[in-house]
Amino acid sequence: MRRNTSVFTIRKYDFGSGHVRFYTFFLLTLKMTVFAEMIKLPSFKQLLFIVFSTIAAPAVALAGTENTPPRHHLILGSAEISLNGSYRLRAETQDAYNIKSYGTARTENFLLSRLRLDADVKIAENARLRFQVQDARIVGHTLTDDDFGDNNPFHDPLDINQAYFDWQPISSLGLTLGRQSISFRDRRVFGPGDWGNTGRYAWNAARLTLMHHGIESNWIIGRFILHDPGQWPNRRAAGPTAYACYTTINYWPVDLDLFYVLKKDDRRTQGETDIGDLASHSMGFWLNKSLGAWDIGATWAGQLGRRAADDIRAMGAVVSLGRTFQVSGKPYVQLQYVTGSGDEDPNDGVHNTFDGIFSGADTDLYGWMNLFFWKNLREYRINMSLHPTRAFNLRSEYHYFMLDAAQDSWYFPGQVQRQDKSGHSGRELGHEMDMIVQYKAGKSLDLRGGVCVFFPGDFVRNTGESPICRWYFLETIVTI
Ligand SMILES: [Ca+2]
Ligand SMILES: [Ca+2]
Ligand SMILES: [Ca+2]
Repeated sequence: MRRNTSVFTIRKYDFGSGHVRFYTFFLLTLKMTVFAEMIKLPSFKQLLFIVFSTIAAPAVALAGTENTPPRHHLILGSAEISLNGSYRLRAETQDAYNIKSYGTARTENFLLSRLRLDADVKIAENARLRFQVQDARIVGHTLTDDDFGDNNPFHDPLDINQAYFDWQPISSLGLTLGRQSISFRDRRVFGPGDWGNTGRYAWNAARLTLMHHGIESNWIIGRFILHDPGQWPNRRAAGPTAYACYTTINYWPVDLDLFYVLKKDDRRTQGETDIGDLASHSMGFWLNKSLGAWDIGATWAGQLGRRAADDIRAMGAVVSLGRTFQVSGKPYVQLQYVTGSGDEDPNDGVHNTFDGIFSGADTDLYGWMNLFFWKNLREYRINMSLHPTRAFNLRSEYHYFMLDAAQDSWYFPGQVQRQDKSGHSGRELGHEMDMIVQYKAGKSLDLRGGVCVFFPGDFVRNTGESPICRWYFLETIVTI
């Protein structure tokens, strides 16, 4: 088995040296253990190891944080100011892939840091200003700023991530203007993508909210911003522009949301045969219902419009069925199916590739390893979670990924990976297994770690290099 056994190297890093030492130790131990076992499938031993490592971690990390209050208030004239923030450190080992490519034939060891400081200024009973600055850094990765252009997923030093005015002139009407985060429900229509170090989506937007008898309707126009390390403050993207209405109805026995999103871009989008404007209309619903120990959920989105000279006809859907067992640890099991349509004919003037709207891909969405996105995809999955104590959450997932159309591409959240236009390489992308442990070590300290493996299927094997990929991470979040 090809393996890079190099020790996780830390280059110049200005803060958190205790954490850095701890992560170095953790990753080295984790790698040694996993390699020694030559584990092909996640095993009970592996699970035990993660649990043990995470139990040991709080004693190291808790020192000096246990008495930190989570939020700080001060009064300045007539304004009431709330200050808080978070500092997140995450060490990752990615074997045989990275954020841009599958089959890299190398192991990436890197450390991500993200500091966020928030100020909420209440200037009147019904009006406030909200600011968030963010400092996102990375050390140890072989990809550099030059590999990402003007939107960097890892690196964007101290910049303004949110700055907006929030006003509620009457109880049924709200207005939010400025740089803001937008996210609803299952994060598949608008997701913040907060797992990414710089955060995928922050918006320069205007948002009007109407509230009436359990119905909340959000009317949005805006563009997301680019996390550019060479730019201060960050600019909004040159496109696309989003026009959206997202309505939440907490009125009937079932929770129901209805949405419409227009994605408009005049930057010359590539169609099947020519280049032109994009106007994509996504409309659909999200619903959720609990029935005793059971819960069901669904998301559906239809997509119509024009993409250069092509008609858009695409569809995305998610259905899930879950059950909580009323025994010790409250085990929860969920079956889920996710699909985003693909295009079977690249020359018929009809674009059938679903485009994922503004879905985040963070954490559990489309697998933890982020090898897939809501685009030409079929995902069959089983999620299991367990709460051995109130502070512990163990989660394991199995995913079976397929292309929806064999002739269309395999899509990462960011870019296209491979395509066989003949369709002769099959649909099977592969299997992903994820094991995640979360531990709330104190009021101000959260820990999360994971071991994930991807086994390639026929399509991947038939189209080039097809290594097994592994991913390990350990994350600490300190709230201040
Ligand atoms: Ca910047
Ligand atoms: Ca087509
Ligand atoms: Ca994901």
